[in-house]
Amino acid sequence: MSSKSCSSADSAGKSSIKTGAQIIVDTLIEQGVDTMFGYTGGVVLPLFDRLYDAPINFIIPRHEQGGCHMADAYARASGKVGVVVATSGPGACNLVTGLATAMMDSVPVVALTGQVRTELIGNDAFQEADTTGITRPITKYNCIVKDVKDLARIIRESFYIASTGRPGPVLIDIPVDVAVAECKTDGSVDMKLPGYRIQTGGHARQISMAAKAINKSERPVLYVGGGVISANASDELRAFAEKAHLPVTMTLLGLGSYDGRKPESLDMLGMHGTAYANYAVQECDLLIAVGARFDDRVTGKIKGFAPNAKIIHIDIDPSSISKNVNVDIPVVGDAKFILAELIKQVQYGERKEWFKKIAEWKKKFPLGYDRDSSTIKPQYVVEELCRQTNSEAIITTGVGQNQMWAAQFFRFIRPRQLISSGGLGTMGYGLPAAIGAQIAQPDSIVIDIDGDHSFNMTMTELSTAVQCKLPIKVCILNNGYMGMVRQWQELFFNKRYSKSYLSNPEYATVACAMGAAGITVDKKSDVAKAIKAMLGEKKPCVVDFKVEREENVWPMVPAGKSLNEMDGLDILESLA
Ligand SMILES: Cc1ncc(C[n+]2csc(CCOP(=O)(O)OP(=O)(O)O)c2C)c(N)n1
Ligand SMILES: [Mg+2]
Repeated sequence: MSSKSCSSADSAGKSSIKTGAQIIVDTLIEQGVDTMFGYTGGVVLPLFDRLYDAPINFIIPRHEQGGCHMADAYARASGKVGVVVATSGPGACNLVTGLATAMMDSVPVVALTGQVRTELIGNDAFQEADTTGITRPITKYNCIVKDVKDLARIIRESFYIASTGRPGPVLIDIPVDVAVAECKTDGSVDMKLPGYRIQTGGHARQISMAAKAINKSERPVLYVGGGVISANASDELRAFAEKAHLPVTMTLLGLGSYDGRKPESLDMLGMHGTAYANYAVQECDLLIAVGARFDDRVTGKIKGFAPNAKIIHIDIDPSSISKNVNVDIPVVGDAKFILAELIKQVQYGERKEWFKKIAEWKKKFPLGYDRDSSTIKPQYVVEELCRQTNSEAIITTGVGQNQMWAAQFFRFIRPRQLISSGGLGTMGYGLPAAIGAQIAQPDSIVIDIDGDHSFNMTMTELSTAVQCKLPIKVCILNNGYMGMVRQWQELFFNKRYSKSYLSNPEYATVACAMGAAGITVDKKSDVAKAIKAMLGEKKPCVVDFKVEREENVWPMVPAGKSLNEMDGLDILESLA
């Protein structure tokens, strides 16, 4: 597709004089924004004044990082662009982790930051920070607006850039003099993005080569990433997998794109993926990657990755093709379109031997844990959450073991159901993400499956959930450790648990003090009851599950090893 010069003619009307701040609000509304997250401060006061009676649901986090994660999760849960606002200096700096999180996971977020007056830029003015400089590597695009006349155009371009191609965060820095300046406008300013080109279609010859390779393959594996979900291509993916009869494995961000209850699902692959997914990748003769980027947590040792496979890579981002792993058949374009084309060209393949082999791996090495243990196993909590919500809940996570157990033991059945920081692995993401997701999907049950230390990082956002009357649920898998760090120290550092535990507060008491409900569970026999009570709670509810402290996540591909070199298989086999 050629670069777009989108006209704003639909918003064109009679010309009038507006301030920059008013133009911002009007352009946001024109872009369909009805929900925003953000925190005020000196240089954004003119904008906040215009937001006073704007028809926008405005959520104030307790920290800008939380606001950015909320906007990010709102985008992931809704498919729309998330919007966050912060003041200059400290406010903008607090967005950094949130922007980097969105960047690594290709999430469309538009961040608006205030900046000091144009004439003061570079003077070390009060609350001045070089926001565009700081955020350049963690945004898809950013810019500073120097002239009020450019404001509407830049905002339109930002929404377009954030949400098209490979999505990502965009930051617009707006000096306060630009926000108060006036300009005559009739609303009709076109985007000017001559260098921004997106290839949606996919090359016909490449598509036909891919189809031929699929039809010929005896041992194919479909490897699906988050790109399928952001391209809204889940229906096409399911139809494609069914028509060609392919086993499907997903990355953390791809979970839900394919129904995890289907027998063809191999669940997650990679470092803590299933043994049957990892073995299948290592033994396949054709790997069909869609909307995935061959990240190191997925590939393990790159040299040993899928050694017998021809690789097809379907992706909207040409720069990700053959970036980490050499690809035989690249197809650049929109997954939704390309999969629809492939459906027409692929044939059903029985592949009896291959599916038999996969069934054997599944039988021998299922995910498991000691179900007879007298202590609360974290995996049991996740399974019970899945059972009681009938696999329907939206799940957000912290980072660490809790995240991996959520991925392994909750069965995801639809896209946009798991909202987790994959690429950056941001502890503290879970709670603000639950808030953003609940605002995007008010009728869904939203559960943050969190780690104690991840929760510690942003738990102040519980106040936001209380103020917004959101019925989010937080399930802390409280092992008292930075569990994933402890697991690595156990396995690779002789059990020297250096600086990987902290004393925690009584989370139920903290929750109550903040106006939420709080439940502590220290007996296995109380787990199901507590989850039932939590699901019936209208207030935000925190459940502190005192889980087995030294439980490990299995299987595990140690860093630098190939996918088939998994630890913990003996444990899984003995539990099968
Ligand atoms: C902001 C941030 N700091 C540090 C890390 C490194 N890190 C990864 S997992 C982890 C421990 C997480 O502990 P907890 O939230 O209790 O989860 P658990 O593994 O115990 O389930 C740490 C410190 C990170 N991912 N993010
Ligand atoms: Mg922990």
